Amino acid sequence: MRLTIIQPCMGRRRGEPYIRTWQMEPLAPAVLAALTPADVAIRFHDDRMEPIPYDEPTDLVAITVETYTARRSYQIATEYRRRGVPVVMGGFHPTLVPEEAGQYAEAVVIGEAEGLWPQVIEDFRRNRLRSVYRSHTRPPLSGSTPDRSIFAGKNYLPIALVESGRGCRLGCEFCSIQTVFRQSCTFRPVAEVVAEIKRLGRRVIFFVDDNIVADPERARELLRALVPLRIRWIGQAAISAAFDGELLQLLVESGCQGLLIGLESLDPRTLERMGKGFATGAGYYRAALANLRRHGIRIYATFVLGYEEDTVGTLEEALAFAGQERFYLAAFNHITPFPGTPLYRRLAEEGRLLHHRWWLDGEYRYGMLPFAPRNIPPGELEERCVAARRRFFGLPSMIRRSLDFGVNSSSFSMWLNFFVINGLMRREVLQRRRYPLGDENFSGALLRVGEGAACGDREPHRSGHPREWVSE
Ligand code: B12
Ligand code: SF4
Repeated sequence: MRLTIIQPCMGRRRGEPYIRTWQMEPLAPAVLAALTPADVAIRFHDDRMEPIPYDEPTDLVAITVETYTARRSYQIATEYRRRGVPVVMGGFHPTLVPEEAGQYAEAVVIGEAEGLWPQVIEDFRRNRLRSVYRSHTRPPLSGSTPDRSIFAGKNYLPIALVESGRGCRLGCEFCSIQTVFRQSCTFRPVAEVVAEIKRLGRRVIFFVDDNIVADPERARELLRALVPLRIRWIGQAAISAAFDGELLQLLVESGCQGLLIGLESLDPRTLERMGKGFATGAGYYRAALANLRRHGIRIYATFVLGYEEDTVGTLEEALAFAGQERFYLAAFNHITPFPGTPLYRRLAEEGRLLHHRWWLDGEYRYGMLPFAPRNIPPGELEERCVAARRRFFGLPSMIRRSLDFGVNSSSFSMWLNFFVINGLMRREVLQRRRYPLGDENFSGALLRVGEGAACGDREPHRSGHPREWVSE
């Protein structure tokens, strides 16, 4: 049997390369490859960096789908399904809106692949593929390591993504993570994470865990185990970690170079409404950031704009705060109502969604507000978010922040790094603006299940050669 795994891009502008900072090794396809029985031949295509060879013979296509990549995923599925090849979709978006994804795929996997994927393959081989596969409980994350052999020959950014745990126990109103994982966390055994890093042999690691300090005890265990590896790593964490002295010390000793922290807002009313009431605003943040600074940890701070109390002043305040705190990187995004989240439901009930299924709407572009904020016209907030990014990544701000020798530029090479990374982000501020969702070159309508070529009723090809691709 031959399986093709696809990582879609968000969209494509005619004649333009894809956004470079998003071209990292994608873990979901590597996890799927690892869970696939050894006698299945696998091809992997990354739509962000190469054209997809739709005519290459294959028996089954698996696409990993996020909300921003949904439209593009349905286009890709249409191409394969026009050729009679059945498609399976999984990932965040199909888990949030399975009934929608099910219109464009023969099968939808709701939830995590561990525990379900081998069954999908088995059912396909027996010609009894079901339209929906759902995991009712969270599977353990032990015993499987992503199969990165599928990345061979691709020009990814030089950073290895590693997952040590999945999910978050907090419940922010706007967040897909809490909706998908139902406010729970699962962790891989620390020994398996360490073994994977050793095998990888890479010096720079990005832990993709949503909150690497979600369970402080387990975080300590992981960090202690990382110390002897002498790696440099970045990750994502809740700011509460900054008040745990032992954890901070272990972060430094284990090689933590920087943390992405969702500050979201400086307004306590907004933080309360979001479900982040534990952070009580600018004063709380300043104290926490001072602790992180003392330990030399660089910060990528993210802010979201457009909440109920937000005004133009809120954005200006966030921008000024980011400058004063000399963040290594910062993001100023409008809040996004992802399907299935409490925020989406609330805005829909209040009649404030401007584009209902904005991720499928041909008029909608990255950066546009899909809802009406209370105090700022949507177009103005979009422009102001872009302007804030341009100012933050503008030369005067970059120079000022680079002169932070205690943290951002602790050595000459880190000073150069600062300019490379900030320069990349600066270049992309305008490139990202109004980026299309879906490929502008795609023509025709999206093919729905039951329309056009019949899929899934063909006998799967059996090569008999483990992992070997036999052309027809
Ligand atoms: C690392 C990361 C990135 C990296 C990209 C890494 C890469 N792939 O190249 C960077 C920093 C570039 C990035 C960018 C963005 N990201 Co991001 N990212 C993540 C993060 C933290 C980890 C992803 C990961 O590797 N997970 C580990 C893998 C193994 O898990 P998984 O993808 O969920 O896959 C499992 C299941 O979902 C399922 N599955 C997945 N696909 C498939 C397919 C099939 C067929 C099957 C059966 C199962 C299946 O099985 C897997 C194993 O169980 C996630 C959060 C998260 N917890 O996943 C956010 C996340 C995916 N990102 C998100 C967003 C919004 C973005 C941006 C839009 C942010 C922005 N405004 O700029 C961009 C968009 C980039 C794009 N899509 O092109 C959202 C998506 C929400 C949604 N509803 O879709 C997430 C969930 C974060 C969040 N807080 O909500 N991101
Ligand atoms: S802390 Fe982060 S990952 Fe957790 S629910 Fe809030 S936004 Fe989502």
